[in-house]
Amino acid sequence: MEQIKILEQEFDADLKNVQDDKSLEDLRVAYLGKKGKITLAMGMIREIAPESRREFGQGINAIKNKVESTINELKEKLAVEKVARDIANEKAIDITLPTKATKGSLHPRTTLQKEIEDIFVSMGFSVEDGYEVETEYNNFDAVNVPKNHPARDMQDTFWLDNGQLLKTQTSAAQNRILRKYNGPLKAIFPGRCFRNEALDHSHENTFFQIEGMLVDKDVSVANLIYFMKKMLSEVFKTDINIRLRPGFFPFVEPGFEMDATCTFCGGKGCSTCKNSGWLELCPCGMIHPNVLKLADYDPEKYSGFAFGLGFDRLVMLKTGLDDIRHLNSGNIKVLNQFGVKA
Ligand code: FA5
Repeated sequence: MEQIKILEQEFDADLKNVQDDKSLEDLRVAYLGKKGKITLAMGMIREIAPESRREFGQGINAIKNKVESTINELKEKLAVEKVARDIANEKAIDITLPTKATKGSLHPRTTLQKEIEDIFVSMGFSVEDGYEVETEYNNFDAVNVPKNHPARDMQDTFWLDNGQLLKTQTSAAQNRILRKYNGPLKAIFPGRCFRNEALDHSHENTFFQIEGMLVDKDVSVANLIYFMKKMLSEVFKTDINIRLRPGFFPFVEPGFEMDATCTFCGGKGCSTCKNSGWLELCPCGMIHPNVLKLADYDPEKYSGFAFGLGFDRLVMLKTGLDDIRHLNSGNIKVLNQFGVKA
C-alpha cells in the first residue's frame, strides 16, 4: 500500500510538468502504457500475499481510475485552450484589408456572342437554345440527311452508347424550333458543336456555331443577304460586302457559301484572305422544302432562309487570334489580352 501511495505522489508531481498534448501523451504512456507504472503494478497482484491482495487491488484500481480521469480532463482542457488561442490569433487578421484577388472578364467568345445576339434581337429575332446531346433524328434525319446519305460522312460524329450523339451542327435544333413556332419565325440559336476531327489551327473537336432561321411567306435570298450584311457590318463596325457562291448542304436549296470582304485588308488582298480579298464565313441557303415538311410546314405556303455561322472563326477574325485552339485552351496569357487579368 505504501508503494501505491508513492505511485500516486509521483503521478501528482509528474502532472505538474504537463504543458501540452505531447507531454500529456508521454505521461499517459508512462503510467497507463503497456510498460507503464500502473500497468506493471497491476501485474504484481498475483505476487501479493492473499490476505493483502484485495486491499492492494482496490488501491491500484482507485489510482488507475484517478490517473485515467485526470488525463482525460486535462486533454479536454488543452483542446479548449487551443481553440481559444486560435480564435485570438485569427482576430489578428484584418479581413477588411484589400487582398491581391484579380478581376476576371468575359471570354472573347462570350463577348462577341452577346454582341451578335443583341444585333439580331434588335432586328426582331429571338434567341433559342439547342441541346448538346441530340437524337440522330434531329441532327440528321430532320434536316434531310437520312441514314446512308453521303452527307453524314462530312461530319465525323461522336456517338453515345445509347444511340444519341453530341450534336455536330446547330442545325440539329431546326426541327424543334420550327415546331415550336409552327408558323412565321425569326430565330438564332448559338451552340457548342462536336466533331471527331483532326485538329489544326482552324479545326477543333469542340467549337461554336450560330445558326439562324427566318421563315415566313415570300422569303427570298435577298432577305438573307440583307440580314447577313447588316450583322457583319455591325460586328466589324464598317460596311462589309458579301458574296454568295454555290454550296451544297442537304437542308438548303439553293445552298451557298457566303464570303465577306476581308476585314484585314479591306478587300485588297493579304495573307489572311490568301490574296483573294474575301473570307469564307458562313454556309447558308433557302430552307429545303423537305425540312419544312418534316416539321409539318406547308412549303407551298412558307419559305425561309437558314445560315450556320462558324462562330469561332468569326471570333478569330475579330480578335486577330491565329489559332482556334487558343479559344478552348484557358491559357491565361492568351485571355489576358482580352481583359482577363492573371
Ligand atoms: C454546317 O454545319 C451546316 N449545318 C451549316 C448550315 C446551316 C448550312 C444552315 C446551311 C444552312 P459546315 O459543316 O460547313 O456546315 O460548318 C459550318 C461552319 O462551322 C464552317 O464554315 C466552319 O466555320 C465551322 N466549323 C465546321 N467544323 C469546324 C471545326 N471542326 N472547328 C471549327 N469550326 C468548324
